[in-house]
Amino acid sequence: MTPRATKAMAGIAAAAVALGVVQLVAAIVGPRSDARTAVGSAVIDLTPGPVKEWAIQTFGTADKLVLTLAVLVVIAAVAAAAAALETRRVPVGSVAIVAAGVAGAAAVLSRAGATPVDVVPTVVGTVCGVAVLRLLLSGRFTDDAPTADPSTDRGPDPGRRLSLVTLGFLGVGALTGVGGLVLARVTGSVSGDRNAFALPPVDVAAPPVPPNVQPRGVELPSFVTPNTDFYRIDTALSVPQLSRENWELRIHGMVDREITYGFADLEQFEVVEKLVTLTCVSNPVGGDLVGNAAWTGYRVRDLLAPAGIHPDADMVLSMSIDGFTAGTPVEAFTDDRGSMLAIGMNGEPLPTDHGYPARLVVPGLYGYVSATKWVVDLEVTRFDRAQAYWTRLGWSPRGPIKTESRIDVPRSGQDVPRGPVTFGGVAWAQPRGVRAVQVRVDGPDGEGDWQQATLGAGYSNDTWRLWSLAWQATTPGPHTVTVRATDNTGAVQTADIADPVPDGATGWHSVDFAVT
Ligand SMILES: Nc1nc2c(c(=O)[nH]1)N[C@H]1C(S)=C(S)[C@@H](COP(=O)(O)O)O[C@H]1N2
Ligand SMILES: [Mo]
Repeated sequence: MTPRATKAMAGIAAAAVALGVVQLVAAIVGPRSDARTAVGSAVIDLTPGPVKEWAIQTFGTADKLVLTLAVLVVIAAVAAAAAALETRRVPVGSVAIVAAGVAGAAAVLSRAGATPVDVVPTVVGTVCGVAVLRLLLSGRFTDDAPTADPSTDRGPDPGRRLSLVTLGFLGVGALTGVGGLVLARVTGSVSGDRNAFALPPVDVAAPPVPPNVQPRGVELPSFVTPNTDFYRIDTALSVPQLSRENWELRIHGMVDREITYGFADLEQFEVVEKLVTLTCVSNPVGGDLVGNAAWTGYRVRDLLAPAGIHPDADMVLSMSIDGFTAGTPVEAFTDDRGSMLAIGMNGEPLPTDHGYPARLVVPGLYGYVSATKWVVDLEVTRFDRAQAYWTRLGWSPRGPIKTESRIDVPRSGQDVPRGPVTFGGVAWAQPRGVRAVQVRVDGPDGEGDWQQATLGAGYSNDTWRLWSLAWQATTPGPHTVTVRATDNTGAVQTADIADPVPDGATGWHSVDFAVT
């Protein structure tokens, strides 16, 4: 290896040790001291809205993994470049590590509730990183002593020992990092609290789901989305670990009386169960950021009633433990739609990713204006006084769900053998409900006319509806299938193409396939 490359490798090893040590010490000091989460959250906060939107649409639920990998690649590249330039007189690499440490410490201190102790892991990691870099570049491991027999130039590679030590430090970085993550998981996780929680008995049960909600003869998503398949969208780089004991819901703002509920205080309210299809405003036409679950919990209306909402209030700003906010019209919480503080999802305590121990579920509104997970605060206010997370980034303050439909079968590019075939998909228009779904194969200039799809039984206007269509595949070659839904007001889903920003995508979903 050239000296430059050797130095670059030393830089990467030093950065790995720094990051690993931060992670390990942070596992001991506590979640607020985790510089990785702090820096990642700062990156998310500083990323412009359109870029965030692009990331959600491109990577969906994997967006955080992609962010983490991208940040690691950038760190490795910067560390390598800086270390390659390090000399005894101008310690570029060491300065870069210290600068990264200062930035990390600043990110940690900028988080809500951080104390000076929380920068300890970052400081320790930075010191270790610099020490490793200086050690590797000190020349101590460069075996440049002349070989015993100068006539053989096949002696040990002078850089070999250094490479091995460098690799060793890379390993130390990986081990401390993974060890720290595992340790933090074990000590900080609420999974024990969640496992020990038995949902209270339901007072007002949801009507049972009849089997005929699910069309036959075609493999479609299940009408009720299993928790493990449910899409996840949020800004939380590390999932908040909030136990029932530490949970509180504060209601304040334009109210007669401020109220704070502990988890046990919720027992005074009726336990209700309701199926609601949750939809993300960022879902592109044909996308899968939509899911249907049976939620168990309490009516937000019941929780708000004792507070006495002022008549001139028109918004409830809900906030999560990690600072996400959503602005929901007051009437969405007080009218008859049955908005919930949910504590259960499909018969289990809320999964941690989906808001344990409590979240909001509001029929008919996109998640960004309503579905706050890990919710701890409801401020009764006005749309002309307060702005929520996504509204500040340019999204619409109000987010009613638009009528949409999706083709799940056939998949794009699928080969369909000649003969009878059944297509299918889902359609949603909460809270209006879906009355009809129409499907067109080829057209408008091909032979295709709109055909009525067969609908799965309608469960409620707050849930999606599955559809199927039997079709004869006769003409070999490429074809296109298009779908559109009609809601219960009689309005047909618009063909106008709209971007998800600022208030949800529109347009018809089409899929290209081939008959073979
Ligand atoms: N705390 C918190 N709650 C949140 C969000 C968030 O970023 N943070 N995102 C919202 C958005 S945009 C959507 S679409 C839904 C998604 O809920 P899910 O992840 O349970 O599917 O959560 C909402 N609640
Ligand atoms: Mo969303």
